[in-house]
Amino acid sequence: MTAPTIPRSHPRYRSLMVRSDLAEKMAEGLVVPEGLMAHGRGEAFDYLLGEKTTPEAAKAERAAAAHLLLARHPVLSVNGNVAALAAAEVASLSKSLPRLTVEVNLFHRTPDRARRVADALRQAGVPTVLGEHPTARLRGLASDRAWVDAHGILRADVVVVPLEDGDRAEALVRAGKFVISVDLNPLSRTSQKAQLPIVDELTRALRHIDLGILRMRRWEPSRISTVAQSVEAPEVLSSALRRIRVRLDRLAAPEPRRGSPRRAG
Ligand code: PTJ
Repeated sequence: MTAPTIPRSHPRYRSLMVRSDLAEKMAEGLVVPEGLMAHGRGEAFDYLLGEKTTPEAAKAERAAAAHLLLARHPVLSVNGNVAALAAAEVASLSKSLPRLTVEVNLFHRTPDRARRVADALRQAGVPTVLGEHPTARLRGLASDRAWVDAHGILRADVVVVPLEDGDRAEALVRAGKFVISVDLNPLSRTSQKAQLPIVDELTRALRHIDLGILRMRRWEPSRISTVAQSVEAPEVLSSALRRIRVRLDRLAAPEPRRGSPRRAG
């Protein structure tokens, strides 16, 4: 099947290109069909949030950068969608923070998919990728997401889990990890369970975290710690929901009739 030509002038050019790329990567076996559904859900929330990083998400991304800088064993967990959408951003982040371990973790795990995800990351420039041949299991999880590397997620103190499912986020918290999620849905169980939920689109979030790391990496730990402590999870989630509500209220307000006085605000 050949991909359709998408004119650059199309108002949704970027979104259509991303979809076409994901569809191709599904045909190659990197992304699972369920990943396309997950992407559609993410897009819907991005629409509701205005398709840009909100000030609250930017603050959470700065805090995430601070947590990663302070962590002893920071790990970034990568699934099929993350590798397909953001391999370059993952590579850039691992360059900015060489201590960051990148680990493949799949819900729909097969040895072939684990290898494809690891290959995509290596091709993008990630020097070392764990999780292809997992060596341990996370307690209290029945799914294949429980498979982890003993030198990666199992010993991590801080774990970034983009596009995660709620069960594993919960299991990671139970295992004593500090969990940073990236999920456009503020209502998802993952966002609700993470100690630091980032409600933003994946590539935007990873770029902002990267910039935060570059900006703060020579700071005193106490100053970095102040940034890390500056964000409360419940406030991140309620501010995202308030933003959606205010935006919808504004958009749903009836157009003023010609000749009628304009509404204030
Ligand atoms: O590659 P695998 O086998 O590990 O499977 C990956 C998927 C994504 C299929 C699996 O983790 C899954 O089913 O995820 P969920 O439970 O659908 O959750 C994905 C969440 O990510 C949803 O809440 C979406 O709103 C959100 N999401 C999707 N795309 C983006 C996103 N959030 C931020 N940026 C995106 N680009």
